[in-house]
Amino acid sequence: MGLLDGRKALIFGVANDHSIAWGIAKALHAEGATIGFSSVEMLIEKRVRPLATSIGSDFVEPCDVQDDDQIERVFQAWAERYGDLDILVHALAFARREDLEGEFVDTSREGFALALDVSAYSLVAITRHALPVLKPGSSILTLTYYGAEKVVANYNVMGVAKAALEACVRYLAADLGPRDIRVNAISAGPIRTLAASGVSGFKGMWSRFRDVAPMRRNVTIEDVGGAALFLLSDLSRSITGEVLYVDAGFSILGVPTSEEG
Ligand code: NAD
Ligand code: 0WE
Repeated sequence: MGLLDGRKALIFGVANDHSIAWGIAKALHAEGATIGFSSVEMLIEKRVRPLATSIGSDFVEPCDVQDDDQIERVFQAWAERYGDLDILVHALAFARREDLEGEFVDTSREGFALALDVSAYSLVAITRHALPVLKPGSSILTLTYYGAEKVVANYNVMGVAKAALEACVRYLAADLGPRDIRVNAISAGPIRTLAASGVSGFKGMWSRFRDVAPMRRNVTIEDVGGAALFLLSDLSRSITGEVLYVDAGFSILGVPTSEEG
């Protein structure tokens, strides 16, 4: 008996086995869910297909979330294959590398539009295209970060995009509540994924996190998977429009200090 026996989930954003989306997929699979994946074309055959196969899934569809036609094709393929959908996971973001260093004031119009399109609007677009197949009782989840609320050095335009994403969660939750469809976000502490690697200063920030966070440890994709399982199952049935922190307590601190001060 699993918490998600008979439930069908579609997960956007697996890049490799370090992805937060993969941590969520493993947690949902362990509770009996049937899972399909959508990722950017380039990653599918080498990275995503083998992971999908390892949990008995062969639904892997390409999609660049900047393209409405590609989003539509994913849901058309889903409808033909499975009919309806219980769980939708949005675990993707993008900004130009040059906009994740230096000063926020230098963000270009194009860089700003790109970051908000991929990282915030895509949740709205995916949700709208999913609506015809989403069942009453279903649940939608996205991933956000503390840089939406407080200034984090170098996070820059992504912080603005995550603030917009969190607002989208609330407006979507209000729209879809009457249909018994929930929308929530998890705000995860820093995790060494592909999207985090190569970001200037990430490594130092990741190791300092462990010294400062109340629980004195870093967050794993399995930690996020557990919280995601809660938000995507009936255990959280009256929770919508929320941001749940999976951050070892970091965000409760007023003045983060380590033993060394
Ligand atoms: P990841 O690199 O494993 O995943 C990011 C995904 O975004 C990749 O699969 C990538 O292909 C996808 N993507 C980028 N542009 C896209 C586009 N145009 N169309 C479709 N897909 C696109 O990294 P991750 O850290 O697992 O990121 C997942 C989510 O978690 C992101 O929203 C990220 O902001 C969020 N998050 C990450 C951390 C962290 O420290 N790693 C912390 C909090 C929140
Ligand atoms: O949301 C993120 C990362 C999102 C991201 C990462 C990249 C790197 C490569 C978006 N776009 C790109 N574009 C690229 O070209 N995180 C929460 C992880 C992260 O990124 C940071 C962080 C943290 C934490 C960037 C600066 C400071 C902290």
